[in-house]
Amino acid sequence: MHANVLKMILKLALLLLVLEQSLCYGQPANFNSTMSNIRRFPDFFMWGIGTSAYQIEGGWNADGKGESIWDYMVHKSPAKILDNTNGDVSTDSYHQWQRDVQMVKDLHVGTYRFSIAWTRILPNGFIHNVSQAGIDYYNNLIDELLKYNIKPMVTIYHWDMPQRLQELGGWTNPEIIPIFKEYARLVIETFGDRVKLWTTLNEPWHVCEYGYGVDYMAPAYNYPGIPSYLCAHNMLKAHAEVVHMYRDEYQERMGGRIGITMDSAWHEPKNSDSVEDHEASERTMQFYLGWFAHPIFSKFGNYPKVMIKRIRALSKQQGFGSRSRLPEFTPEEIQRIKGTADFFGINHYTSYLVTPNDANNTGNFPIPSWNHDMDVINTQEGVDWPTSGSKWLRVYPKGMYNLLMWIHREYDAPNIIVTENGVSDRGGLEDYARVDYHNHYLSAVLDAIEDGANVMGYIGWSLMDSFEWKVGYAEKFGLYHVNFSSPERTRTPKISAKVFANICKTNALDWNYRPKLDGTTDLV
Ligand code: GBH
Repeated sequence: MHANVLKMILKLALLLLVLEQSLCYGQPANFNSTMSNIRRFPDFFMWGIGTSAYQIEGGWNADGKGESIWDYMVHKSPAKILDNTNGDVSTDSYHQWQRDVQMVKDLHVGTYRFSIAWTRILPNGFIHNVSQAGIDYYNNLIDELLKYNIKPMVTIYHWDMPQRLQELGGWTNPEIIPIFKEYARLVIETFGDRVKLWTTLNEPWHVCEYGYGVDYMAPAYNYPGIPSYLCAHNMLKAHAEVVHMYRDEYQERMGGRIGITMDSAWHEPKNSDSVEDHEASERTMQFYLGWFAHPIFSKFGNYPKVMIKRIRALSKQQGFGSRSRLPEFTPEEIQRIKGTADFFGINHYTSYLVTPNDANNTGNFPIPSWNHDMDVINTQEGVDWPTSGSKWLRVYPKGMYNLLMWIHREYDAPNIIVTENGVSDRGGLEDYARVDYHNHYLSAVLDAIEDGANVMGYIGWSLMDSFEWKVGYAEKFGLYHVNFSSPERTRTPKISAKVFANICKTNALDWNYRPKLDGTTDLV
């Protein structure tokens, strides 16, 4: 047999093994699977629950932790956060991690997805100064998870760039590539004996467009049309270098899998009869998700053609000459980035209706900007999709199905892991709207699986209420409620925790399962 074919079979077998080990440890439920109110997931399906470091850890300067761009931004400009709060203490997982693991265990998930705070282990971002306290924190957390047979899935970067590196340009400076690689090497060498699922980067779109293009996420550059493309270029290269490093130096010995997590809404044509709206929808998918996914997952590599073409033409028109604002990959770089993921991690929450922007730039996009380059109007105006307290997160389960099928077709049936999916509300333990959200979105996942999409797992967002970035503590995503005025940050399961635990335990959806609050903390 050809060596490459053998290699591929080996890789597939390994992936199945890792996923199989990450299964819920609950017993299959005793039910009649032909009953219409119950839908089963494939036996190998992986269940998880997720968090990220800045959102939950607190201890922002504990034991020598360095300052990240989020620490810097929330301290310098508290008004950038809706309720003027910050993640200084948050859920205090820096001290409450044992309780966190108990909660993860009670949910019957096989996998816990969390991120490592770069500045907790490298206070300045550089490799010369390693914080033992930071290493200890994650060692303890990982060991505690493994005690209960819960597999850690580690995000290496979830938005918290060391401030000192931001002062050098952060992701817009190509020097970040070797610096990020050194940080990733330390993390992999230190934890890779026990961590078998890695994602390099969380939601690079948010990092680049919301961090550099507009004034939204840290570092809030508000500099449209140029730096977000540099950011993406460097992030893609940095991701690829880390994956090659893992594959060349560690994977054989450690036997884990490594990928990337991107995010995308589903961008539905506003008028389903309109050819223009269909084109706008497709263009949005390419500009939003394809920007990062195409170089890694398409068999052609490189950025989507529609991006290359449009941004080159507009750049020329705008006086940038023959150098497009979208940087070009060399043929070697295209090859180097292509195929650098063992799975396709996707975060998904909501959907939009899409229609082209008009010649008068009614969308009012700055010129140049990513939005103007794409030139569509994304809206939720006029939809009857419900919401439970968020101004952006409207519930449209079909969007999950459409997105998964789009990925399936566009990138030749990759192994997909839904690395985040969940809904926010304004609080309360009787969160039946969240129960409905998960049931409906998981049902859409099952529809996609039935239609051929290779969805290998689902990681709910989020373990508990936490610092929700720009909206502070106003919006809650947790399956566990957190009392932010108690010193121990007491955590209490919501109804959704009970339902999610039941789903994971039985590996199935049961529409009839609607437990009540009964005062006990036992989930199932
Ligand atoms: C994910 O990103 C993050 O990975 C995670 O950390 C976060 O907690 C989770 O989602 C929930 O937000 O219309 O201007 O209000 C998704 C980031 C950020 C996307 C807020 C929508 C609101 C846009 N989300 N954003 S706006």
